[in-house]
Amino acid sequence: MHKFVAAFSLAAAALAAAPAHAQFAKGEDAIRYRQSVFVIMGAQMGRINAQLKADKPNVASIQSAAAVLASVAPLAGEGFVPGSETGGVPPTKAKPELFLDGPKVAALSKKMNEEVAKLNAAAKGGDVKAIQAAFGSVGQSCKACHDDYRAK
Ligand code: ASC
Repeated sequence: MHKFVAAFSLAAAALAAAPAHAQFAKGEDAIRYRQSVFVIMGAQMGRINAQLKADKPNVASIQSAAAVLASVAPLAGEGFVPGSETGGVPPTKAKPELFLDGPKVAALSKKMNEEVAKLNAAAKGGDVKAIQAAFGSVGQSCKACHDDYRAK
């Protein structure tokens, strides 16, 4: 029993000490990961946008898209790890500065996730005007990062 506890504690300590990017064997794996997250996010934004432009927005569809967005958005940042500055298929559009401006990028990421959470809450509330406003704020938070850190 003591042996088991000791082994478990060691394993837990090793896990805690492992760097965040240990989940990626190669830089290009991290690039594919974050690109995948952005593809999903873009598709959900597109779904919501289509409904907001419709004569009678389908609120259930918006709710579904907002929930997916809220569940995947927190994953995007995980892919920006050391060793993933260049490469990828398609090639990463992340500018080199993204990997140097830690606190600024973290603030943009935090803001985006906050706006996505607000959009999800607004979607659950079902008020289309409120959803529209929150959707605009999410778009702004996407754009803020793209403006500074995504190559054309
Ligand atoms: C989207 C999407 C983006 C952002 C950006 C906001 O729906 O796919 O990349 O919003 O266009 O300006």
